[in-house]
Amino acid sequence: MKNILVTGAFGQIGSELVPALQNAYGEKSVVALGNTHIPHDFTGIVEMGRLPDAQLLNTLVKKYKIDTIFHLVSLLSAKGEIDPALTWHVNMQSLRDVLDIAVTHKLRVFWPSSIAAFGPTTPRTSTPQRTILEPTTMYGVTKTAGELLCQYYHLKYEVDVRSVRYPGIISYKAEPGGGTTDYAVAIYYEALKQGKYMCYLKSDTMLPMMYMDDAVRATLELMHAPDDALTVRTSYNLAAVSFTPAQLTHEIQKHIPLTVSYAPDHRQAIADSWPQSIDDSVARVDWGWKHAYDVPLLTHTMIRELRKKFSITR
Ligand code: AKB
Repeated sequence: MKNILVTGAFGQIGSELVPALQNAYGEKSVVALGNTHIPHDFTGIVEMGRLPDAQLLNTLVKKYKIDTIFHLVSLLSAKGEIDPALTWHVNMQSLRDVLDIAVTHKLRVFWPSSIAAFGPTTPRTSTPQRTILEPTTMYGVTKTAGELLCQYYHLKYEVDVRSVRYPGIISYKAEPGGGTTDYAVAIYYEALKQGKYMCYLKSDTMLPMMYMDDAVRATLELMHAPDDALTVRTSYNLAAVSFTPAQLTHEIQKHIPLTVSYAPDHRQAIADSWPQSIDDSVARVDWGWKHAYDVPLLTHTMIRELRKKFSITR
């Protein structure tokens, strides 16, 4: 990877993947493509634009002699249900554009899938790598279709496209937007600001989650893995921890006072359609994946970093 383009560069994952790539490859090697939320303290190459836009992608690939694209643009599960047609258009057309450009310019591609690729007919615990994929959200439909599209471009055109099925990601830099797992970030903000939180999922809703540093490291480790080690060209299961809102509340209460009430909304049905835990043993065997953050460590880190971010001393 010499010249890298990151789409969706200022979203939840991009905000932390871009600095990690800049650290590894140098600021001049990373082009951050976004349309909103550009932090005032961002340093590096920024391009503005809204995907899908094949022409823009082509121009940027040529202008910066790009060899690798991290294509992070996506409408997420809850927001995706507001306008399913737009979700299909943004998620699928932009992926096709990236893959077509990868064929033309022989680019490597990273594209994130999600636990949303699974559905209510998938085994819910220790969900295997190869299993039933019948998602019931449009976001999930685009993840399942996208995984197959990636595999197709790999088989037919030899595109080196790699992917992981991210669980819910917990981070403090950029807030997530439009997901179902977002409660597990919002609860820290509200705990520190107000000491209380109204949760939109039931207290016993178990979902797979991961701390951002693990997610970024997994992404880079997969991209660094030797080609012949990879046995999955749809998307790798990736896991770290699983917990319920009640269990997370209990862990946060060890640090700060927090009262949580529960008012499940439309996101409950989405959460209920997803697995509770993931078997990621194929990733662990193929490219040595191992998570580092458990629930106590990620909670300690979130509270410490959010205290700094908002200058909270208590
Ligand atoms: C969401 O909740 O939609 C995302 C995801 C699990 O892909 N965080």
